[in-house]
Amino acid sequence: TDLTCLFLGQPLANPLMNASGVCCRTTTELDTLASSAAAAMVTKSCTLEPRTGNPEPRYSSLPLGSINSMGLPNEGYQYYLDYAERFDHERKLLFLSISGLTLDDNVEMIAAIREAVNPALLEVNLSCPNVPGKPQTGYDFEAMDELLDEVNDAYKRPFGVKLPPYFDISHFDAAAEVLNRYPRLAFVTCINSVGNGLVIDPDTESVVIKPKDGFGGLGGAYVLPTALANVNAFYRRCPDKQIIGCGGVQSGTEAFLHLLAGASLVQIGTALYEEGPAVFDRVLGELTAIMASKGYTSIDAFRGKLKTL
Ligand code: RRO
Repeated sequence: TDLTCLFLGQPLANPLMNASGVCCRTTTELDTLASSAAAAMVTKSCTLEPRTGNPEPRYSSLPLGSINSMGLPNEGYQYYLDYAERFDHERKLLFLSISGLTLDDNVEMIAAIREAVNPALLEVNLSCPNVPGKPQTGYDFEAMDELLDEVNDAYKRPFGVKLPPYFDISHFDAAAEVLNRYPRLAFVTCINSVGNGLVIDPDTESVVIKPKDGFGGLGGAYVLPTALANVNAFYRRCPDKQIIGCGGVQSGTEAFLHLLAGASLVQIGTALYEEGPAVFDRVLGELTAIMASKGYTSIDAFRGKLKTL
């Protein structure tokens, strides 16, 4: 069974990577990912200056997934750019995620990344749900268009975006129409956490995380159908872009479903947080077994070939 795949023309040993935010804030965590079975990895979304993020507790593990309101804790973009400059890019495909607090911050980070000798693949996070007072750019199509226009001009290389989940066909259409205006926008990562859920513990009669009165982004099994819908919606609407699937992957089965829906790469967030980097070995083994049982010898044999009724 052959798990190799192509991403923006680069051959990769397999389609797995971490979801941004999990196990990728410090160089220690990033080195752990670099030593894992994942063929690609992405850094924690960064800002111009380092941030400590929201008050704790700000992550809670739940039977069906997770809720988080980390609030963009990160070491500042220069830290991740330095990591990328030192990184052995032959070893794995490295993505650098940025999430500027303003459009100007994004443009300033992009200008620096553009000048780097060993730049990673740029992913612009349009969907952090957890910074108080800062709406998700991906839910404001005019702001998204303006930002992409600036990034496109400033970067001049292929880049990608991390999108929030959409829940209406008209929003899939509108978002895809904006994305398709930018040919250098080469990949789209769907989805970020389902923003502003509220988990309540019936025993304590309390919320389970501290920031924003308990409101936070949902991940894990809760979000799988929403993630698959977004992957497939953008796969259908953006034929010239590659899709990275994220949301609800905890075994080979969900990885298989993301690929079937059209994802080129598949990210693991909550399950990586809970299980550590061994999750990649397990999911790769399970995916291999599923493919073998179906007689698929390559990912291309089924990727994007979701059947409808
Ligand atoms: O740091 C966070 O709170 C966070 C970010 Br930037 C994001 O994009 N998605 C998320 O679930 N949490």
